[in-house]
Amino acid sequence: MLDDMTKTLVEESQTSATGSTGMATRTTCPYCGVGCGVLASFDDNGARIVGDPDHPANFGRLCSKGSALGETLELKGRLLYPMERRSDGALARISWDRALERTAQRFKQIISEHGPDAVAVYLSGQLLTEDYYVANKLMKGFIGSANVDTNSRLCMASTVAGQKRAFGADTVPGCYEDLDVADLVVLVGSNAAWCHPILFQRIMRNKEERGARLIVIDTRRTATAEGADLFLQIAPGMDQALFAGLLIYLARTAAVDAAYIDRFTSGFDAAIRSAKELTPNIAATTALTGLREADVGRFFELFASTERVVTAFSQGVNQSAQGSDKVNAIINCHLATGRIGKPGASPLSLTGQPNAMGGREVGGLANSLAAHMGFDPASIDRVRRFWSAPSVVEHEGLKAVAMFEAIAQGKIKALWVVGTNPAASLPDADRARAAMRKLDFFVVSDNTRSNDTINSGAHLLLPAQAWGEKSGTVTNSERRISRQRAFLPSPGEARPDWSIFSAVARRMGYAGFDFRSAADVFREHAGLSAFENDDARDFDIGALAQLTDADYEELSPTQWPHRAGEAKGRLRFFGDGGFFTPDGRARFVSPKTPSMATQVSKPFPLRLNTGRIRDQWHTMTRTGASPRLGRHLPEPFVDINPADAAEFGVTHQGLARVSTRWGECVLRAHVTEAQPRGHIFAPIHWTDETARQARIGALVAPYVDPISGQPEAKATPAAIAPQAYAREGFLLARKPVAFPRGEWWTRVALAGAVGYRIASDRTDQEWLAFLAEESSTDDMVEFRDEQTRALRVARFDGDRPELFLSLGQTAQPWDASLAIFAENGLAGSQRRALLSGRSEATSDDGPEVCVCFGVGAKKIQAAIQEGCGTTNAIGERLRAGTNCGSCLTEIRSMILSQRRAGGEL
Ligand SMILES: Nc1nc2c(c(=O)[nH]1)N[C@H]1C(S)=C(S)[C@@H](COP(=O)(O)OP(=O)(O)OC[C@H]3O[C@@H](n4cnc5c(=O)[nH]c(N)nc54)[C@H](O)[C@@H]3O)O[C@H]1N2
Ligand SMILES: Nc1nc2c(c(=O)[nH]1)N[C@H]1C(S)=C(S)[C@@H](COP(=O)(O)OP(=O)(O)OC[C@H]3O[C@@H](n4cnc5c(=O)[nH]c(N)nc54)[C@H](O)[C@@H]3O)O[C@H]1N2
Ligand code: SF4
Ligand SMILES: [Mo]
Repeated sequence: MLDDMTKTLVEESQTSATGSTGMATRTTCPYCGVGCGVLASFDDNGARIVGDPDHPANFGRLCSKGSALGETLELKGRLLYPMERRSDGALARISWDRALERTAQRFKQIISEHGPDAVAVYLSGQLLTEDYYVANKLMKGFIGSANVDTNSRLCMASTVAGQKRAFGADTVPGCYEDLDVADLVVLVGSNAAWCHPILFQRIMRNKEERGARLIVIDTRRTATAEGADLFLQIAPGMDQALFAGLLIYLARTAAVDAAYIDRFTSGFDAAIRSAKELTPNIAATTALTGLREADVGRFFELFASTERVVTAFSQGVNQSAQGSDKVNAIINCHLATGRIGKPGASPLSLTGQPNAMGGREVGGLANSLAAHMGFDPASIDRVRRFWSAPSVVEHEGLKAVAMFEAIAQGKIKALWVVGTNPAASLPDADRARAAMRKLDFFVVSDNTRSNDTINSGAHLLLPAQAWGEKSGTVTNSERRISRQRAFLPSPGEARPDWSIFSAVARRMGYAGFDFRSAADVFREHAGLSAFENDDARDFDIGALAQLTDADYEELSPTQWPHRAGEAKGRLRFFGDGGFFTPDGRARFVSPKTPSMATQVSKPFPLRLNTGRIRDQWHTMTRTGASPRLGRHLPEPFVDINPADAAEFGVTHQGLARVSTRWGECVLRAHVTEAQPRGHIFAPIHWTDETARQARIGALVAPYVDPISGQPEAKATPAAIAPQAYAREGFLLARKPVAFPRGEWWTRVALAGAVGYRIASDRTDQEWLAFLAEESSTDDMVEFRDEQTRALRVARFDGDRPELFLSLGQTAQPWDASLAIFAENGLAGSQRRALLSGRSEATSDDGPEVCVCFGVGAKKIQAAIQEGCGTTNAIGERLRAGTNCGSCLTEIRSMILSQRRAGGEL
């Protein structure tokens, strides 16, 4: 049974969602930290997602992931009811009442037996600020433990540490507009073209329209580097040496702003002294960074001579054992030139997740208390009074990697994971996984019924509302708070995360969790930010503390700080000092001598770099459902330099086994000059849900930056070797199949089917037996060829293909098979089409225009002649152009040229 409060709430969110049908709901993209505004509405084809022209992050534009959001909304695979693991290991549906009671009781019991630090909550930068606020209040104010950390530890922690050291607070000084008006943009450890695409577009527009220059500093040549005026392919872990060298150069060439240094900063001389030890001159910088002297010189010169320079940085900086030092080395150069918080001149951290910033604001990290306050006695007392909290924790908690280590050691006995997939995303993920299996009580709040974390022995699953259903706020990379609004009905019994935390808190007997709406939570959060603030703390949104429910509903994007009495938020910080250190001065922080957490060795001679691809989001729980997004890079892969490939016997498009001290994966090798010698790169997106042996987190060393606790995810010593299988091919199925051990497979999202790319040592007989087991009928056709070792089998359910396997040297073209598989009425001779890879309908059909549905030019031309005069009409008749849309321009021009030929135009 739902308690009353939640009932109202679920009803409320349902009416508000259905109420929006027909007109567009203004909301925010749930993916990256750019935080683009979107308009969501419905038409006959389902949800329609377009960019919000009025949102200041994107002005109407969306990247491929944002545009494909409509394809990720289906309820297949969704967790819709609370579920409990039975003694036989299966999950069974239970009531909310039982789920909440069990969570509250088990937490209380473990706390009473082992103390508050025996429980932990692991959160996510993909939660809304309201969710985060309630979780943090429950843990740090009432349970009395700071063992609440977040996946932002793996993401932004080094930036937080660096900014706190330099500014006295976790303040982002600049804003997006700076990227439009800078004359030089330096991107460090950022593949913005793929990871912050809309910001990258803004930079490129600035380049085109204003002639701004772009310098990219990365260990490999990325899509971002392709757009740069100067690309510096730096040795891993050496960014702080490069920026220490730059600091020396700036001082030497009198490019520093002595007045700014003098008035607003401290520690400059010490920073120069230590930078001199590290990189006394360009030659020393060159030696450490592995760069060409001329390139270093050009970078230094451009930086020194350009007043308006933005240095934007991301995970190549943060995810390092020296991440905090890298951040400070960058900030040092901006402080020294006074280029901070001025139009077009600032350091700018590009946050990863949509609400990594919001999480930092509420105190979602184990080393901050709440509302950008730390664990000093005054803050502890202030928060205690504001919350009327009985047991405000007085010390920092365990940071993510240490938290999972404490779980492994049995010190933490209960864990609540919310909105993140640590079994895949933590370093040394196999160890994290084994640790979770040992928990006395393990609860997961998620949208999905199955992920690697849930499948690591979770005892209880709590269904959370997903994007489109939930409502609240997020903060993007430029401190801009935007609303996420529901536009879909809340499915099953899913609830907002904040209400789940509140309900558990109430059942644990705590007062102060009677929130009736997200707006209620937000007002309290805003109130705390302003409480006894008096401009002493950067994070202050006091102006929003009194919003009515209607104001909150209408809230338009606003930047913090937005103090009470001010008409709007603030664009920039620190242009004229005003730092949050005790003396109000910024600190120069001297970077230590760079040293990697790990060394390459004979058994592990390469460095494994990990990161992202354009069209997938993290562990693919959402983007993995989109056929369109699956087409860009459908398989887990490893990039390797041709010379390394030759040395280790790896071939382009062959499979390769990548191993480290911690684990191993089997990945498709992409041999490419973009990858420097000595380094390989693999994406982070595949998990045990979507592939066998491609969960890259299992390979990553668990070493962290000593200050931020952020793991060095981009430089694990690794080995690579070819991995041979007897044959490769693919399987198309109507529903997911369970492969036996030993098979390499990876799942590809398809419309109306599930696709698997496979590599296999199994014999024809074994495959036939497997397919028979997976099939519901005996109706099949089969083709075998000893010479090419080809095996093709199609099994039918009536006239509908149910399974289709193609293995061997002449495996069919995937797209053509897919088009035939997608047809429902395959009778008689057409059945053989699957085996030959050519349906009668598509044979001799001219060049393939629509690759999604295998529709050729001749067929489209025939349809136009028969009267299909629009791309929609073609789509209705042939399906061409109705999937990814890449061929629409071509179809349109075919229509136009026929109309021209017919004298119509
Ligand atoms: N498509 C897509 N976009 C995303 C995400 C996604 O999953 N998919 N996730 C979002 C999230 S949460 C985040 S955190 C961001 C991350 O955004 P980015 O940080 O841009 O992405 P990454 O691919 O993790 O890493 C960036 C680059 O750092 C480089 N690098 C590695 N080591 C070093 C080094 O020592 N020095 C330097 N200078 N560079 C180095 C890598 O080669 C890589 O190209 O992306 C966000 N946007
Ligand atoms: N090797 C390596 N490891 C990395 C990185 C790397 O570059 N290299 N990057 C790190 C970084 S920067 C990040 S941000 C992490 C990301 O890693 P994760 O956070 O582990 O990845 P996601 O796939 O985003 O997991 C989100 C989960 O939350 C669920 N979810 C989504 N929305 C909601 C919601 O509103 N409520 C609830 N309760 N659940 C929800 C989804 O279904 C999914 O299961 O990975 C980190 N790990
Ligand atoms: S740039 Fe980021 S926020 Fe904008 S549409 Fe793409 S993924 Fe969404
Ligand atoms: Mo991230």
